Amino acid sequence: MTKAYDPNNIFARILRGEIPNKTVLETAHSLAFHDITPQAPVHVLVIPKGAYVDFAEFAAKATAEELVDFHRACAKVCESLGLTGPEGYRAITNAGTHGMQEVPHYHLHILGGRVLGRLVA
Ligand code: D5M
Repeated sequence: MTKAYDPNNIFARILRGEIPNKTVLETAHSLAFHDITPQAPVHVLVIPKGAYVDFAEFAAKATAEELVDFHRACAKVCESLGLTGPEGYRAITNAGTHGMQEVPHYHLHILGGRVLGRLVA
């Protein structure tokens, strides 16, 4: 079971404007910003504005409008940062302790700009 949402997690504080961020895109239901510790030349996080802990909770509970808004925001980020060519990118999410999720507010990492290597555990 997904754990309870912590309203004081870092991304909730970013959404409230309490912590600055380098915004790439903001939509009605989503925010995209540069990761503070980039793992690749392009490393952007896309988050829903709603209080969802992880992917499974977002996918299960978000409204259709939120789901469409989030995924279209991800697509716009990929397009605007030049990732939609043949070199591509990686979109990945971590959940829970096994997934080594650090921030308990759902986020999709979008990484690109270099060969990322095989995805291994
Ligand atoms: O990844 C959480 C990610 O969040 C990790 O790559 C660092 C990033 N992070 C943490 N604090 C900030 C701030 N303040 N701005 C931007 N990025 C941040 P996870 O999948 O939870 O392990």
